[in-house]
Amino acid sequence: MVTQKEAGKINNPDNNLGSNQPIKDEIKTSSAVVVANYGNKIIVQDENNFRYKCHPRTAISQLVAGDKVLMQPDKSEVDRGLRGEIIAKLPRKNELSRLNSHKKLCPIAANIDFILVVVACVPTPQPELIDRYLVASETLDITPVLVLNKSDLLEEDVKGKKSMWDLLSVYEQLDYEIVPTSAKTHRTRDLKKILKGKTSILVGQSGVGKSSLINDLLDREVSAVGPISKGIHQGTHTTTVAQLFNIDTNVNGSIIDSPGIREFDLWHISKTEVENSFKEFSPFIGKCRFRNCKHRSEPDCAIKEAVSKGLIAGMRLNSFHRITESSRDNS
Ligand SMILES: Nc1nc2c(ncn2[C@@H]2O[C@H](COP(=O)(O)OP(=O)(O)OP(=O)(O)O)[C@@H](O)[C@H]2O)c(=O)[nH]1
Ligand SMILES: [Mg+2]
Ligand SMILES: [Zn+2]
Repeated sequence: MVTQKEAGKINNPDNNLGSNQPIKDEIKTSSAVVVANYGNKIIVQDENNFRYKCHPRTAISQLVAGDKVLMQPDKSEVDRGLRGEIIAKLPRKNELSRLNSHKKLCPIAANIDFILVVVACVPTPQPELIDRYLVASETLDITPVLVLNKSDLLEEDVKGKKSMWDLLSVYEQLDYEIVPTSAKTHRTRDLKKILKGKTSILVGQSGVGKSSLINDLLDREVSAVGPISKGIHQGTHTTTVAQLFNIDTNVNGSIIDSPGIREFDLWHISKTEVENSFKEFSPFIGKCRFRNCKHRSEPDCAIKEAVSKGLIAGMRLNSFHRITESSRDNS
């Protein structure tokens, strides 16, 4: 517990303590974490795992799952612990953001240790989307992990298993960790090891089973699960808001479910940053004949040469082209 006076002492411009708000020493404040922001209400969880429906002081904006805050339970409700006021937002260690349709960067979640990129055989994996998440992780310096969910569907499917591992081996060779799971057959032991004591976020296409994994980890239905559409074998965008869940005392970690997406726009990331995020490119950067080489059809391109020698996967160079094509450097 922190008194409001102490909260005010935290030297942080982002504290956003409402300027005209009275400071009352006698009212205790609690540290809490934002579970979800539903627009008109924000759910937070205090250190004793009690949840409160809160409104923030007017100066506090953009709260997202994983944000650390100071909150004050409503005095009238204190016994029931239902409602409260968020009086300060603490500094973020990092934030994962998405561009909205107006190219405005909107945070999805904050204070993340691992980005868990979930893939499955259904819906069909999109390597470019995986690469986009990896670029975002590398630029934020957050460790990404590839989670291969629905591994139960591959057990009898030799061809499907081979094509999935042909894809994943590209990432394995780049030293990204790959964790097979199945929400259906409760195969989550290896995932739990990663979650231990950390805050992780599940990201990926709609329908890969992010919410199903959460339900399995918590052993109860906490997050809605949707069907895969019959015709096009895609998810049906069931989760609409990022939400944080605590995993049991053995794991003692937090996991954030997030809405599945079709596209992950990286317009705001420069070509150089993208290039640096493709870590296997690094021995060849600066070795092309032209300084501004786009690694397409230019002569003496070190990156293309590395692809022809099998040192860089062609699939990765394709993603690089697609990502840089739609970068702000080209607009
Ligand atoms: N066979 C199998 N099916 C699974 C598994 N995990 C999830 N599913 C199914 O996949 C479908 C989509 O699951 P969700 O958990 O809603 O997927 P999601 O990634 O949360 O989707 P969005 O919220 O739309 O982003 C459901 O029909 C689940 O039953 C799994 O491990 N094995
Ligand atoms: Mg979901
Ligand atoms: Zn080049």
